[in-house]
Amino acid sequence: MASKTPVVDVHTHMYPPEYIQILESRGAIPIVRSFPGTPDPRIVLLSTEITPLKEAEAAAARGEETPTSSLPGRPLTSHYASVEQKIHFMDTHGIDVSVLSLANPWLDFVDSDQAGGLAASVNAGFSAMCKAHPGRLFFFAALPVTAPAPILLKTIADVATLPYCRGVILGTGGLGSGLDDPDMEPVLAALGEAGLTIFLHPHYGLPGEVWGPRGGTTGEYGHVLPLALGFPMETTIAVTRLFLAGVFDRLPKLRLLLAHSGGTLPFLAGRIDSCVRHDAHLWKAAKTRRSIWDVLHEQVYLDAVIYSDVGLQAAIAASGGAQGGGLDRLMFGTDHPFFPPLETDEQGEWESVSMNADAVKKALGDGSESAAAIMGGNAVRILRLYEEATEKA
Ligand code: 5CU
Ligand code: ZN
Repeated sequence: MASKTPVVDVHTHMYPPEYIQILESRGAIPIVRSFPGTPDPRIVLLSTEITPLKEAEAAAARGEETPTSSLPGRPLTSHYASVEQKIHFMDTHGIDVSVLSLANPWLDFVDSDQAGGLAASVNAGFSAMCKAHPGRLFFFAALPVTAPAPILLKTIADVATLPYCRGVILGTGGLGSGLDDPDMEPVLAALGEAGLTIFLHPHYGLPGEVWGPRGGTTGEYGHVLPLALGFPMETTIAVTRLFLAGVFDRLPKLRLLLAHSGGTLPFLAGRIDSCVRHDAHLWKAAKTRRSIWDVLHEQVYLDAVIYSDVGLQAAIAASGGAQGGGLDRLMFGTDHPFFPPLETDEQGEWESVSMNADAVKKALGDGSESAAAIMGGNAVRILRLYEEATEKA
C-alpha cells in the first residue's frame, strides 16, 4: 500500500526555557512579566505594545489589577515552551512532522558577547527536542546576529552539522542594517554554500506613525495593523531590497523560505518588475539581471500561512509562472503558538490552523495530489526530511 504523504508544518515556533528565562530577567521589550490576578505571565514582543505594558506596570505598582483584555502582549501558556505541548498540538491537528524555529525577535537583541553562547544553547535545546521525537521534529537554527563575524560564521558551520537542523530562521534586520547590508553578504553566502534554507520572518513591522493615533500604541485596534499589515510589508520590503542589491544574482545557492506566503510579494511582484524597468537609474543593470519573477521561481519558497484560498492562489501563481508550477514551492504552516483560539479550549482544534488547511483544500481540491504536496510533500523534498538524522562528521 502506498504510504500517505505526511503533513508537515514548516512555520511553528517555540521559546525554549532558557530563552524565556532571559526575557523574564529583562526590563524592556521583549519581556516576560507577571501581573496580579492573572494565571499566566505575559510575553510582550512588539514595540507597539509599550503603552499597555507601561500602564499595566503602573497599575501593578499601585496594587491594582488590569483587566485581562487590557494586559500587554499575550499569555505565556505552555504552548510557547513545552515540547510535549507541541506534540499534543501536532497530534490534535494531524500534523506528522514539525520544523521548529525560535520565535521573534530571536537573538536580535542579545549583547554581542553573549550571543554566540546563547545561540549554541538554544540550538542544542532544539536538537535535544528533535532527538527525543525522531522523525517528528526538525528545526531551523537561531543565529547570533549581534556576535562578531567569526562567531556568526562558526555558528553557521556548526549548525550545518547538526542532524536535525534543516536551515536557519532569520529576521529582516540582518546584522542590524537589513539583509542588503554588504556585511551581510558573506553570511548569506555561507548559508547558501552550506545548503541551509533561510526561513525569513518579520518582527519589526513598519514605523508606528503609519498606524495613526488610534492604531498605534493605544491598543484601540489591538494587534491587527502591525500583524496583518506591518509584518507582511516588512517581509516584502526586505526581499525587494535584497533583489535590488543584486544579492540573488551573486549568490545563486541562496534559498529563502518566506513567512506568511511572502508578505505581499506575490501580489506586488509585477509592480516591482515594472518600477525597475521604468527607473532610469536601474533599467540598464536590470537588463543583465534576473527579474523578481525569476527569483520567485528559482530561489524563493513560500509558506502557506495566508488564511485564505485567494491569497494562496496568488502565492502559487507567483511562485511558478503561468503553468502553475509554483505548486512545488509552497509549504503548509501554522504559526503555532501564535493565534490561539479565544473562546474554545486551547487543547482542542485551532481555527488559525484550519483556516490555512481549508485554504489549501479550497484552492486545490480536498485529497488532490497538489494539496498533499503543499501540506507536506514539498517540505519533505525541499528540506530533505526523508534523510535520516544521523550525526554528520
Ligand atoms: O502575535 C504576534 O505577535 C506574533 C508574533 O510575534 N510572531 C509571529 O510569528 N506571529 C504572531
Ligand atoms: Zn511566525
